[in-house]
Amino acid sequence: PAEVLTFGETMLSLQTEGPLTTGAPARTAVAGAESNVAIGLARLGHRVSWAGRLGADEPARLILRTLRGEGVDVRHATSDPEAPTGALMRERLVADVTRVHYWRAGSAASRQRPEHLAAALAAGARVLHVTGITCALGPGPLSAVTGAVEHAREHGWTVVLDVNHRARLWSEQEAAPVLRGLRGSVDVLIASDDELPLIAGADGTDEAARVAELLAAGAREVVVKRGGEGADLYGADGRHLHQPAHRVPVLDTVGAGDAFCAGYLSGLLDGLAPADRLRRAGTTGAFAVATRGDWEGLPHRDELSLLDASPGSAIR
Ligand code: KDG
Repeated sequence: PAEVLTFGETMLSLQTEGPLTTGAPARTAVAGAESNVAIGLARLGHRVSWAGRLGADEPARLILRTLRGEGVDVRHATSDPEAPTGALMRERLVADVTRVHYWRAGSAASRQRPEHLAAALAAGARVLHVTGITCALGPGPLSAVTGAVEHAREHGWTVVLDVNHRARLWSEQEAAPVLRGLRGSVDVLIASDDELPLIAGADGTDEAARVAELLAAGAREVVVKRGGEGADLYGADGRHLHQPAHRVPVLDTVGAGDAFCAGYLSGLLDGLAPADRLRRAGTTGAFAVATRGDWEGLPHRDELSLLDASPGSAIR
């Protein structure tokens, strides 16, 4: 069986070199937070299964071919003959400002329901990874998340939720009650510092109180991402660790959170001590920001120490 089961919407990604309105050329790629995590884990040598729902179309072929090529198990991915694979566009407006457009309403992934995951869940895993993005896609995907979380808990898997708020998909007012409803079933909660208020605390509450609330609700660990400021890990055992960020040239921050999550999960699966898994997460996150693409630059296991090389060095 897989070590990690994940699912969510993976899309065709079009990345333009200028404004769409002037007919800028675009390249095609594959995007999706959960499949980014799956690729990150597979590159680190873990057995990971991605069980999302795709259309029966060319983008689906690209996605499956890419995930298979990266060593992600897609045998439990499902296909919807009546709905398209979703798409997004990253429209580059000026050097490092991009605008995101989504074409995902009515997509195959937005029609995912709990029964589509039956085989994936029956196959078993150690960790279930889900994100708030899937919860935002509609009632079917949300019930797929809650059903999978319930199954994972009943079977003693570790449940990992990455909040991953996407304001283009739902408002904070819509997201908060849904995410707060899930937190009692989550073992490891991952959020960026600005996402924490969505899932815990009232207005004006500070971070420590929000984290305490999550730990009291049943989380074993709360991991707070701070981008260039590093990350913090809070444990139900009272532990609090801070990991500064690697200093790397920033080329493209998209996918950094997913890379961080993959590194953290990898550390968890390897049984690393808390400080070491936080360090691995920082390393994989740094790879994502120092390379272009959502997942293309993620490290293989034997490359994890590359960032320790002095800047400008050539490896011969
Ligand atoms: O986390 C990176 C994602 O934003 C990207 O791959 C696309 O899943 C995606 C989304 O919903 O924006």
